[in-house]
Amino acid sequence: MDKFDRLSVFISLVLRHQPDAAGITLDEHGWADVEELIHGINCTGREINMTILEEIVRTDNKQRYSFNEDKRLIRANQGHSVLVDVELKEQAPPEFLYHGTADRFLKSIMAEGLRPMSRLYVHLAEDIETAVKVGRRHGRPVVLKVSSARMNREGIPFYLSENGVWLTKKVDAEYLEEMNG
Ligand code: HQG
Repeated sequence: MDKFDRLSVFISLVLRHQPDAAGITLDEHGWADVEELIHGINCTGREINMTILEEIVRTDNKQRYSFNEDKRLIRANQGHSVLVDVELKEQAPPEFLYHGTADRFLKSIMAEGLRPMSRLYVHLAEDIETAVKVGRRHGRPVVLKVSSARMNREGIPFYLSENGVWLTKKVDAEYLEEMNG
């Protein structure tokens, strides 16, 4: 990991899970004050300024962060564990979505469905390849195919984050199918 990657990991911790870590707070929509964030990060001994922050936001491989229009505020687009409302857009999902997980979680998932665990939502991907990558973060990857359109027809809302991640509160086991190979 280079210096920017390490900073990005820290920013995602602060903006999604632990604003305290930089001595800041988020508003109800998940926004942090950019000046406070920069100051807070510098106070932890890390070095950042507006130019570096803009570069991190611009080049982030998953486009995890957004500025507001005048760039005085910044927030993570999804992935939070702290209770914020990032004004997600409800949207009808494609026929199927995919969730990557590790094989050791399968038994529990097939018994009780997908739960958001420490986050606010279950995260789903539009393509299998992305799901495999997400699963690999936890161990030997397994991909679950989610009957998202059917869930939606049955009244369960789906949201699409600014950076293209599909979110829903939970997925009952009846909508899940383990993919082979
Ligand atoms: C599993 C990354 C047992 C679930 C990624 C997952 C994603 C269960 C783990 C985003 C379960 C939670 C989120 C149940 C769910 N029993 N295990 N009933 N229900 N699980 O990290 O989806 O790089 O909170 O399968 O790309 O892995 O951070 O969620 O394995 O988009 O931007 O519990 O994080 O994005 O793990 O990843 P996580 P996730 P970033």
